[in-house]
Amino acid sequence: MVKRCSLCSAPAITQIYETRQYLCSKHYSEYFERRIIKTIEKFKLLKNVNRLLLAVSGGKDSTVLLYVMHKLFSNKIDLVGFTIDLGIGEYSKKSTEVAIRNYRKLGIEYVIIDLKKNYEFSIDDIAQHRRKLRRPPCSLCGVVKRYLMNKTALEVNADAIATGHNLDDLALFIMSILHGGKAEELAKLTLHNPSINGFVAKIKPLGLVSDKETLLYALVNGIEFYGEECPYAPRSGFRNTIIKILDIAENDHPGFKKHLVLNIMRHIIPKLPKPEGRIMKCKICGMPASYEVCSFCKVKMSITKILKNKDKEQSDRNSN
Ligand code: Q46
Ligand code: ZN
Ligand code: ZN
Repeated sequence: MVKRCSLCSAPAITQIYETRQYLCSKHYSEYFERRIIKTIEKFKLLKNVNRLLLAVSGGKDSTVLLYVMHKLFSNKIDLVGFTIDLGIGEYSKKSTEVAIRNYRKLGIEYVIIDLKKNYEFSIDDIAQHRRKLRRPPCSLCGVVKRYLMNKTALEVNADAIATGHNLDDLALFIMSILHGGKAEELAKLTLHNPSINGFVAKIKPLGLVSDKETLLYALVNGIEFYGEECPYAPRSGFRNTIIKILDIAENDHPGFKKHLVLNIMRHIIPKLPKPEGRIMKCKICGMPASYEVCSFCKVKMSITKILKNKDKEQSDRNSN
């Protein structure tokens, strides 16, 4: 038998575990948006924010973030979309195209950075030379994204940067930290990183909604997103095992991930020492840094040196 929405009797598309209500697409969208508003209010995510940079990859989470923030807040704060073309073959090309289509559809101001054109290296270059760089592509890609997000936020005078991290990302972060035994690193788990030492504040408005809920919102609202996974995303190993464990726990005990995240935030993090940040300016690019040379400039120097040597070897071979 078709289940009916508990609020309007239209066909239901889902059931909410907390209230046991069945909801149709319209009432589900309203419920999802209310959850975002509640998170923003409870954690004061938009306090003193007049201009917000939205980090959009073109994927599901950041695109839903873009649509929800536009729908709920574009009449109160300036929104600026921000996308990096990381130079990961077709994946970057297509996801950037989707992001641009969405910006245009919503009529939102946006900034696109092409990593290869602007900085002479791409994440494909990094992946190709991962052995020499001695770090996996995702770790260096993270350095690049964090740096460019902060730099762009400063350039466009944004008061904060919103990212599309969701509940599943936060639960995975907790489990990975606990497994590694570095409990003090849990202090980094927050929906609101205040502005500090030249780093623009960062917020996670989707931090208490799950992957599945976000996907459902995208589908019922006909939001276009790029659904392919990055070719460098870890497909096996420890991370995926934790994801499976968390999904089993959530299935058996709906609300498990939310309670895990909120309990850690409420009861563990306040007892941990606050992470210390050093105030420095990178002597190469002048951006805020924790050391004399920032992580981004270090990555850029290493990869450009490798690429130059490769070009030289190639031209030596050609001339012989
Ligand atoms: S884009 Fe970059 Fe991700 Fe691709 S290389 Fe890894 S971190 S997986 S979200
Ligand atoms: Zn309804
Ligand atoms: Zn630098």
